[in-house]
Amino acid sequence: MIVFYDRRHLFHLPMKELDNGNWIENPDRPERIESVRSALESAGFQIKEPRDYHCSHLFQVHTPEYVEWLKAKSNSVSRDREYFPEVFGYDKLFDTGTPVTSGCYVSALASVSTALNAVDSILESEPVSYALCRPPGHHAGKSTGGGYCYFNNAAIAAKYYQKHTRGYVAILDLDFHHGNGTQEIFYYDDTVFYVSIHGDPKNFYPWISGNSWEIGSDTGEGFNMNFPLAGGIEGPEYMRTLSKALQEIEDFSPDLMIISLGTDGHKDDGIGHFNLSSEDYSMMGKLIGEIEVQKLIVQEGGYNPNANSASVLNFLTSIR
Ligand code: OKS
Ligand code: ZN
Repeated sequence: MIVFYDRRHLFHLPMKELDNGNWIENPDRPERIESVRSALESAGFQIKEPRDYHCSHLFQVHTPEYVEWLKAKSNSVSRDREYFPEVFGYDKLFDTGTPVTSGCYVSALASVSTALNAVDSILESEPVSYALCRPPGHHAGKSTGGGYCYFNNAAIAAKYYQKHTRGYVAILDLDFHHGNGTQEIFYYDDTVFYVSIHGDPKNFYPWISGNSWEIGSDTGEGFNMNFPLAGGIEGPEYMRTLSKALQEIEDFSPDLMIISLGTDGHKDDGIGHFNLSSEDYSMMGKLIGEIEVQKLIVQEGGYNPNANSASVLNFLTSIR
């Protein structure tokens, strides 16, 4: 397995988040990724810095208006400040947890490059590759950022793969939160099957999507599947749901499986609300590894550096 990591994630340093009326420290700290890098290094994984990919790859998923807005805003913010939306709809962010920082455009494009270089390794017939992306991507829609996400790394990777192969892609989203951005991008698409297991949006962020009745539309009907779960669930219930999700993916018979791997379902994570253990992530990797298909793993959330590094290490050493 090759691990891709770009140090330019360190340019993105969000300071705060307006959470339910309170200014809190922004949970998307660089340490959550640095802990994974050092754990993987110690375990002997080969880590590569990606090459740069041109920003035009973003337009396979995102609108030029959104990309240009984010780039201009990011370049105009001074380094000791950050920008929060003032007028939603004009400003292209959908929540108050995701400021525009001076580094976010460069970091988010480097995060996309991390995923794209991992796709290239798969096109060169690597069986499994891991992109240690930050910022994450699964909440970013065609023309919106939010949930700490600016560009949708997994979605751009899927489009890039299809540009080269015309293959079918399944995206399995294991982050605690529903990937509303990924769902939106492929909702009318029958060549990309989006499957997500997450905290029920009745009670958890992102509130607006992730219900079981969201099944895709038009040509895409039947190619979107959500498994909302109650807060507090433990390994056994999670694995039962994962097995169902994997059966659906096997029936779809993809050429590539992309795993949006967030570890914020870990019991020690401060943001997610499942009760999964580090060992549960080994079991998840093992179950997913039973499907015979090339796999691209893309990092999403996971805010406790220790829980994130232990879970990712367990997942990667169990998958094949
Ligand atoms: C409300 C909390 C925002 C949570 C964002 C969740 C980000 C995440 N202010 N997505 O997968 O981990
Ligand atoms: Zn999450």
